[in-house]
Amino acid sequence: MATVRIEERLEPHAARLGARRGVVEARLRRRWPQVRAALAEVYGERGADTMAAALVDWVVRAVAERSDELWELDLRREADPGWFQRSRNLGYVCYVDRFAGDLTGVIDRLDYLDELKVTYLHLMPLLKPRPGENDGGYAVQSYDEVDPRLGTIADLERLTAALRRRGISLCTDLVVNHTAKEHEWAVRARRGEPGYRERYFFFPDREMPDAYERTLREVFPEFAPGNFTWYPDAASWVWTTFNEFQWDLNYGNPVVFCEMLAVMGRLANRGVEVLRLDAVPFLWKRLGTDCENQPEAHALLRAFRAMLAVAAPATVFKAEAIVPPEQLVPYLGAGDPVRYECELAYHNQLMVMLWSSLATHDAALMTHALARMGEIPTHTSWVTYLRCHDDIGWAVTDTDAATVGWDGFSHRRFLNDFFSGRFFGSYARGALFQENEATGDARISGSAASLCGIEDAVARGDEAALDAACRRLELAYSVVFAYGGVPLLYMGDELALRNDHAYRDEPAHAEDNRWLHRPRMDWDVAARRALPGTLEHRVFETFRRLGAARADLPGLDGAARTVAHDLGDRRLLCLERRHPDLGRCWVVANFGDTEAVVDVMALPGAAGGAALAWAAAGAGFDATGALRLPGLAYAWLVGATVAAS
Ligand code: OTU
Repeated sequence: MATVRIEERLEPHAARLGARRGVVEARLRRRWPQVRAALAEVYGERGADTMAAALVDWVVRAVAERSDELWELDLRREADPGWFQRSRNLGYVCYVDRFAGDLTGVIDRLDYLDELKVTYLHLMPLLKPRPGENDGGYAVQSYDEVDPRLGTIADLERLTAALRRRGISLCTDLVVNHTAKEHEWAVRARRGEPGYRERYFFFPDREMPDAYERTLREVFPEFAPGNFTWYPDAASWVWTTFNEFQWDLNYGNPVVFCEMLAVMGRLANRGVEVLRLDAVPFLWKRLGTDCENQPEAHALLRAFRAMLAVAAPATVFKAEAIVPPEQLVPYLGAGDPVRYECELAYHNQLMVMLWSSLATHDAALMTHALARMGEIPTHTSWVTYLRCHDDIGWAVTDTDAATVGWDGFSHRRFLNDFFSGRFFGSYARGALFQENEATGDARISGSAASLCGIEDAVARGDEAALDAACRRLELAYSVVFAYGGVPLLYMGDELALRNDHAYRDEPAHAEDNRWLHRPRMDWDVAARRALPGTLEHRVFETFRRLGAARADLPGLDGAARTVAHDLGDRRLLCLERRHPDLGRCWVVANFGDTEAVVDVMALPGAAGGAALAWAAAGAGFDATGALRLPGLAYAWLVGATVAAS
């Protein structure tokens, strides 16, 4: 078929686009080949061409509705596409209601975020969820309404405007894989309305569900076993990967793609700058596979990405794909050839390895696992984190474990025992999540402070243990802040908030112990951050200083390569950061509980010398020029040549 000169399709819309037309034309000319190739992979050549007219109409509408302020932001970001990679960026993650009551309350709390120099605010799901149990908001009933408990669309727009004035980008969740069963499409599908059933997966009997189940895993084996649910009124099995009330969308239907794209455009035009795309590995189903990370799931993301780059290029995509490293890096477009997919993705592997290293006083497994991870394109970055609202799943492969002399299964079991506090002498106070009796697998819930030993030390009134626990928290976060990308501070960690057991009293939460680490902000406790001598003051200051030190070190930019080196001491993690223009930095972290001495000149790339940029208390160079790292201490170093500039 002859190639459609896509930009010519804008002709009839010239008046609507006005002065924006030339730029939109240029973007379309650049992005359409990406869109078309991606859509052709999913819907075939003819399918892709059939969608072209509707997609151009969408671009026109989205651009025409975009405010001048956001249009201007688009142009600035196109001029500086690495804006989110700067070392001054710092993310903060919280639930609107638990942090500040509602969206207007968040506006009132922005000074608090400024104290930490936050530039990126991830507000947990805020669109209208189904009533009752809603998986923390991941069961969306309407993508065009805000959860009425939190406010309105107008409040959301007021908030994004207030954030923009302070240079803070808003990130929100977009649940692309499923809707609530109460979403209008699902309700109509259930009634059997034509045009709606095809948006989900309905099966009249067990034949196909059984065939799929043979190779599927279970995400929530305890509270949502199986991947299909029977609805007698519809006489059908419906695909429900997560909970029964979350119905998987069928992206084999181009209508679903176009509708979700429209949702993205509307959120972007309301001022959302980062879309956290939930559960993206599950977007495409293929019989005989685990129905995760299928090539079509990637193609869909590329098509979404390129379309939004035409209508709202200020937006960034963040992939939520909690999958093994080999399957993860392609979400950032890594591969041959490099592609344009999501700009950000959660670095689940780093998170898991930090906990593993803390528990074992040994960074060998982390060094090995990070070193063998594929490189990511320089226009992309990780979001690095120590805790989030979810449980910790022990993504440690048997092969990686064996390389450092451990047995994978025993190590994963040890981590569960250790962090649930069952292991003798453990300082951690977490809880097991979704124990799978058949496989022996389990995951861990609990706040960073409780998993680091702060809860235990406070309860026992043990000052020395509390000091060690605080050092653990700082050590882990020092790697999160230096690794590269956008570091996320999970609400409460900056004040060492401990596990919250109150969830057991709320019927919609009682069965899900992930609520242990989703506490309500206690502003009285937060006020103690100003009182020297308190735990809150100590921890809050640690984070303020760590953030300031990071902002002062441009070489930590997300575009700098991150390379993990083995220094021959299993206690040590050494990361080298290499940027073509901003020079070299290193982070050396001692997970052991005894002092380590490092010959800095022997650090890879440090022959020209390295200076201390930031370090834990007690760490630094001695008179002989050796770097001394007490147990649980770290140092950030900067290459001498750049330090001078
Ligand atoms: C996400 O997590 C959310 O973070 C969870 O809070 C939701 O319950 C879930 O989606 C459903 O919307 O399995 O254990 O590879 O692992 O999407 C967490 C991605 C999860 C999945 C991930 C999912």
